[in-house]
Amino acid sequence: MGDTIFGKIIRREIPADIVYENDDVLAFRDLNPQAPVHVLFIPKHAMATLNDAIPSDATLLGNLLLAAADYAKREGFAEQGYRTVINCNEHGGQTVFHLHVHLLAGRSMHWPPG
Ligand code: DGP
Repeated sequence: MGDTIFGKIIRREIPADIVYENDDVLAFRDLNPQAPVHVLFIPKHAMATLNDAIPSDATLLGNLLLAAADYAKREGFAEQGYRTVINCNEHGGQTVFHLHVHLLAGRSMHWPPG
């Protein structure tokens, strides 16, 4: 896949408010937050969209969700609740083509989404 702004964040070429990191996953605050807590969890080895995932990516995809839940527990809002979202392509509202999980928290979320 081509490089994106998130690749530059991984390589520390542009700044980001990084809140979580392990061997496979980096997480940083969204530039345009949609909730009091809005953090993006991205794989360090990127794929453009969820459509590009293959069975051998199952562990990586799971690690993204586990990292988000781990962060929610450590930050103390896991019990109150939060939302995780993966946008895919045009109708999903994806704008950055480096797969990412949005973690939204700190307010009540509506369903269905707009
Ligand atoms: P999506 O629409 O699902 O592709 O979400 C992309 C998100 O990435 C969007 O909520 C705004 C955020 N974003 C875009 N550029 C940057 C950036 O340079 N830094 C940070 N922290 N977030 C960014």
